[in-house]
Amino acid sequence: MSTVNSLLAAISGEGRDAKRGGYSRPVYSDAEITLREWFIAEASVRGLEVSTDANGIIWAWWDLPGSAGDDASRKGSLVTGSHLDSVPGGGAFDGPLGVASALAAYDVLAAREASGELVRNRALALAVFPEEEGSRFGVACLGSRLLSGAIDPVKALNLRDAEGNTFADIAAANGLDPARMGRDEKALARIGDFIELHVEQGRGLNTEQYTDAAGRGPAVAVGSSILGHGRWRLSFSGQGNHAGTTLMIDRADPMVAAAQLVLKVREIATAQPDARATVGRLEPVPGGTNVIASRVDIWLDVRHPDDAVTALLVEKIHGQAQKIAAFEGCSVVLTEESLSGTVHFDAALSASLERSVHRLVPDAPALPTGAGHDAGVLAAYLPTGMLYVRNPSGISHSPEEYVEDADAEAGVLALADALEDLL
Ligand code: HGY
Ligand code: MN
Ligand code: MN
Repeated sequence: MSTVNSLLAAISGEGRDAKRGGYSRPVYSDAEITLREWFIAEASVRGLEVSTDANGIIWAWWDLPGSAGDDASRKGSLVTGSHLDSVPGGGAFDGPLGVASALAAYDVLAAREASGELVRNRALALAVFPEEEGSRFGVACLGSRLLSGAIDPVKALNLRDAEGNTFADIAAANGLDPARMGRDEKALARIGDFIELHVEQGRGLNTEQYTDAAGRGPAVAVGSSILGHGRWRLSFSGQGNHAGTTLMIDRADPMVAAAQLVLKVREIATAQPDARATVGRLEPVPGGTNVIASRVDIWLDVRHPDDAVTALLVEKIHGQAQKIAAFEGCSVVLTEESLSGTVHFDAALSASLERSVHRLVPDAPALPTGAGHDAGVLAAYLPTGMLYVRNPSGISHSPEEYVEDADAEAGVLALADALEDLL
């Protein structure tokens, strides 16, 4: 029986990024496709019935014994899973830990059913959602947004990656039919509850209130809420020109405007308790060393527990951007790319998760998170819950993201117990 650590070890070479470190596994890249094929093989070898739906979500079904495996018997099933795509230079666990843990938890539950210890009342499906990070097409949780209808499929299909490929073209190149993408009532009806296990992103499990004398926090936490968050693009335009023949006085340099705005973003967010605002991506056009840029695009990620405050922060930042652009003889355009309100997970489901997890990890706390997830998007349509597995440094979206083997194993048993109580 594979443990979660041996499952993860099997894919640890896929999509390594020599330049950034860590992994770059954009959706439908060779690396992410290899990981999709890995999941399909691991699920198939376990006798699960595997299929990929019109939105590119992979479903691996463990039907009830003797069941026809049709829609009727799968209505209101229990689903667990996560994603396999990564951010650029991401860690080994963000996404794959949830997928590998789902496979390992299935192994535990199948053994319990074989021994008669577990008698299920409903089917279980393992699911893999595409483009959770939004790293290629710019919108986070694109697969679960399409499934639920949270995004207009026309908008989704016209999203473009850095090379100018549309999502429609890339999806079609991977065997999907763009015309069939969008809200999938039948697939939604099959999900009674969705549980996502994920590496903890942040230091919640390692803060003083949870750590023992040796500084060790509990292996697992239950998710309570997800911070509202959005993504905006700010496009500064100026006068592209020659770096050597253009006097400083004669410049309208969008790079200088963008640089000032980045500092303003930190100032505005720092002044607002609990706010987080980040500019992690800046793209000059044309981007030559001896060229004054004609345009500089920057991407803004703003998060806060109160959605109205998020909106206010973006308004302040936009106002500052306009002032700075005018002063620099430039112009600026703000475009919203995605927005998710703060999510509070289903109370009854989270209470069930806490009861189950406490059997193994009595001091497992309920934690809010600042990281978005497919479980957050689906929470608006059906009961969802999350489990987080301890990450000693809390660092994520970085090659330094890490989970100790023992904590990963504990996460699998906690997930198996949680799923058993819901099956
Ligand atoms: O950006 C996020 O919070 C998530 O990791 N996609
Ligand atoms: Mn992530
Ligand atoms: Mn993730």
